[in-house]
Order: sequence, then structure tokens, then C-alpha cells
Amino acid sequence: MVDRKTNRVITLEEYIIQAQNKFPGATGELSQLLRDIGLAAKIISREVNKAGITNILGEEGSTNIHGETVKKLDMFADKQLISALNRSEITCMVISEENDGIVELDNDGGKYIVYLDPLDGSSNIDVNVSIGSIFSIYMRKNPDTNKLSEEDALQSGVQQVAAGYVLYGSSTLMAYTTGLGVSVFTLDPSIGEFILSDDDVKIPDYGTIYSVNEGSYHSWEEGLKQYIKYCQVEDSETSRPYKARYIGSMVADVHRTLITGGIFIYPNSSQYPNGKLRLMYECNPLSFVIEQAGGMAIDCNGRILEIEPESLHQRTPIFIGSKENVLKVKEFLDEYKQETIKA
Ligand code: AHM
Ligand code: MG
Repeated sequence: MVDRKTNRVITLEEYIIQAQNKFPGATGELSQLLRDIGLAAKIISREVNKAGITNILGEEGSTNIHGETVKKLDMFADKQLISALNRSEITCMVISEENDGIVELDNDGGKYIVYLDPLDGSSNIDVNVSIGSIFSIYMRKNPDTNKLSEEDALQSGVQQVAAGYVLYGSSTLMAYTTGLGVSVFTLDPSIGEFILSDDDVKIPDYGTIYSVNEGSYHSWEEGLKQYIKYCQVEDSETSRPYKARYIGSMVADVHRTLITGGIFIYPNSSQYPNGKLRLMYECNPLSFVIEQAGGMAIDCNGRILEIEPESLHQRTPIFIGSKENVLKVKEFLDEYKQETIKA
């Protein structure tokens, strides 16, 4: 996007400073934090792009706290993001998919807490398919106490002050919100800068793509099975059957949903009774972005952002995307829940 006054492109750095200047009392700390994440994203993007040639591909050899095999790039991304956040001494602690418990940073007086999924979709790393980084930023709940605790960090998604993601796809892009709409920046590798590509993205109210791992069909609730059948039935008025698209990287699937509309689902199932995806560093940040773009995100009961978290790494089912699609799946879930209750 080109600045109309100056007729030139706007970089992430410039955009953040311009946004900050609209709030005369702002300390600039959140702006600095977003710039730090932008810097780490560039370094991770460089490494992702040369992964095949530097022999960084493959497994690191250990398993993370969820028992999943850790890839080398996961660890690299985790280290880069944490050290970028440590630089400016604004963040007191980080909670990351790759670390059990809280990671205390050097500045225990910092007022921000950052949740990270450093490299989401890691099963796609070795096959050259899009992956991403996700971040979610909160103010510390008890800034006056000396000791940092999990309690400081356990806040519902509505308390997020900013959230976003970086998608390492055919190009690298960063999308984020501070609660005033969603801005998207694309990395221009020739100058090493994120350039503003859209400063108020809106998700279509209705879309014709559904995105779910259908291999798990037989372990779903009846309501979801019936909804997916509904997506597949022909009906010209609602442009059905829908198309099925599933990348297996939440960031990529949700970004496509943001742009084209439709729905992304990772449900509860007999295999994953509470869903698979993590509330604090996968579902909350992406729900904040989608809601800010005019969409919706729910679990089986209500808004994802209103879930009161009980633990740092808890999981939740998620139904996220265009308003009309999310309301439709909710109708099916509610209808069949009622039937189970009656039976
Ligand atoms: P990860 O954080 O270990 O990469 O796992 C999360 C990923 C999501 O990006 C994606 O939506 C999901 O796992 C895919 O899971 P599945 O292979 O069960 O469909
Ligand atoms: Mg993940």
C-alpha cells in the first residue's frame, strides 16, 4: 500500500510509529514490542527460506512438554523470539509452546506478558508447506508484586492488548491487531522490510470453503458430522457444495479463511476430548484477529475470547471464520446437543 500523502510505501516500523502518534499519552512500549517481534520474524523467515540448503531440516531429537517431537526450526524460532523480546526489557515473561511453565525474562519489572507459538504447523516444515508464528500480548495482572507467577498470565482472550501472526508462505507476511482493526504487512526480501499491504482487512460475512481434518470424521460429535454433510450438499442459493481446503497449519488455514471467508474447525473428538489446539497461544490470538476483521470464533459453548483459562497450555475446540458460517455450525452443534440431552 502506498501512503497517499507521500506517494511511497509504508514499512512496519513507520506504521507502528504513526499508529502510536495517534495516542499522545502512549509510552511507545507496545510499539517497541511489536517491532521486536517483527525483527525476530525476519530472522525466522530467512532461516525457513533456506531450510533445505542449510541442513536445518529434521528433528532436534527431543520431545516438547506435549510429547511431540521438536524440530530444529521450532527451537530456532523459540530462541529468536524470546531473545528479541528480552532486548527491550518491556516484557517480563513469555509462555511458549516449547517451554513448560513461564519463562522469566531479564526485566522482571516489565509490564507485558507474551504468549508464543514460535513455529506453528511444524509437521509441515520438512515438506515445504506454509508454517507460521503466533503471538498474543497481555498486560501483567499484578504489576506490583515482586514474584512473577502463572496467575499473572492466566487471563481471558478479551484482555489481549495485541495479537497476530507471521505466515511463512509463498511470501512472508505479518498480520496483527491492537483492537483497532487488522493490519497486514508483506516482507519484501529485497529490502528486508515488512511493507503495509492492507490496513483494515475484513473477512467476508459468508464463505464457501470449509477447513477441517476430515480423517477424524468418525470421532466427531453428531452435530459436526451433520454440518459437514450440509457443506457437501448441492444448493445453488447458498453456493453449496463448499470447497474443502486443509493445509494442517492453523496460521495458514486461518489466514486463507480471513481472506476468502468460510470456516476453519478443529473440534473436540473422542481422540481429543478438549480439542487439540491451545487456547492461549493458538486460539485466542487468532480469534482476536478474526473478530477484529468482523468474523467470529467459538468453542462448543460460546466465544473463545471469553474462556477463563485454568492452565497455560490448555486446549480448546475451535470453530472460527465468517460470521454466517460460524453461526450455522453452532446451529447444528446446538440442535444435536439438545437431541442427546432429550435421549
Ligand atoms: P503444532 O503447534 O504442533 O504445529 O500443532 C498445531 C497444528 C495446527 O497448526 C494445525 O491446525 C493442527 O496442528 C493440525 O493437526 P492435525 O494434523 O491433527 O490435523
Ligand atoms: Mg501450534
